[in-house]
Amino acid sequence: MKLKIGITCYPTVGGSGVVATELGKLLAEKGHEIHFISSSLPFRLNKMYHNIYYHQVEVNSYSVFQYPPYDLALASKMAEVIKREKLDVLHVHYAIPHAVCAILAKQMADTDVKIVTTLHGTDITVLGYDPSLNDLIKFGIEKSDVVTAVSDALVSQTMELIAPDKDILTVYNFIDERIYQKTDSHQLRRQYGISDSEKVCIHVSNFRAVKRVKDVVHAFDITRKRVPAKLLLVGDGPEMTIVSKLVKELGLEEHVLFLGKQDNLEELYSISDLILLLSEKESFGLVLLEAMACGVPCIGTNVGGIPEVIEDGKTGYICGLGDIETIAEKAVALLSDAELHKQFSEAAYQKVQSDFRSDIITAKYESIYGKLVSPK
Ligand code: GMT
Repeated sequence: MKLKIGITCYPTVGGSGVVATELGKLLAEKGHEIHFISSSLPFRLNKMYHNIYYHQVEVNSYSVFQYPPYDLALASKMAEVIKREKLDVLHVHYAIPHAVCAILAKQMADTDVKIVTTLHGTDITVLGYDPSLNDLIKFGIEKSDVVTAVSDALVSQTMELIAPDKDILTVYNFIDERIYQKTDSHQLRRQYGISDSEKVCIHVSNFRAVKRVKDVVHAFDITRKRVPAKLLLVGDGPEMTIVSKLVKELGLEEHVLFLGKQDNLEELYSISDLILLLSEKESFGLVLLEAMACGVPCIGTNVGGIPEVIEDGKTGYICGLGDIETIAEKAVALLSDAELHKQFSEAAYQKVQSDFRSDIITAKYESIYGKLVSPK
């Protein structure tokens, strides 16, 4: 059954925007009609698809409003698109504000459009602690037709914090394997001044405090004293100043490369030997999947959904939050043993193929939509 599906995400936020956009593209490739409803064109929507439409939410800032009414503008646009395009399903990413906007839009449009909400973590972990928003998140979840979360850990956390009267299904994230695969980018090593004897560690994030990038630098500092290595720091965000200060204090300027925000990450993963994601909150950790698809073993913290992505002792290692010594020890073990590294690299690649393949995950979402819209 070919469906008309609306998708709303924060187009620039990070993993959630990437997943929503990739899902829209893959659904369009399967013949569904996709309507993105968001404040700007979702990034990575970088080629023409005849069956993907984009409806921009315009937020006017009249002087009478102290705050521009983004949520209301979004709900109005959603209602307009639901009605005009006769949407079957509206799939929103984030409970607030997007699920709440979708519920309002459905009432305005007065149709039987089905609302699917995917939780990505940030709204639950951050806002779930704010009692004034707790009931609103609960409302958004309970009034959605189906709610999914990107890991079992996030399902449990949502149940604990929000206690909605609603089942939440785990649907894991995925990546486009056509993009994330090992490519020949070895010239980058020379261009970045990485010698043949050096290993490459990589960290990719939005440098928010929860990502604990300082732990990455401390762990790398110990590691490189035992194995010659360089650290690629990719991304930018609020912690950047503190992190660059730390790199200077530890005398690591020659060994740490600040690459800022980058596209074509597969080229960077393809020259990397290890990815480090040492977050204190992480409902999934999409960058781990991207790196694994390029054959890069991982070290992550025992936090949120990370242990559902990294198989400890097989595709990487799971370490305690802030346990810098153990993290460095595991990094040294992986970087100094070529045979072990090869095993982990292959297992990481295989894990993406077996558990996180885009066709498997897209089919799960299609089945959710299909069950909702097919006549009982
Ligand atoms: O991690 C962020 O700061 C961005 C955030 C987002 O909304 O994109 O990421 C969340 O969603 C991603 C996609 O599902 C997950 O891979 C991230 O783990 C999750 N971030 C957190 O839970 C902190």
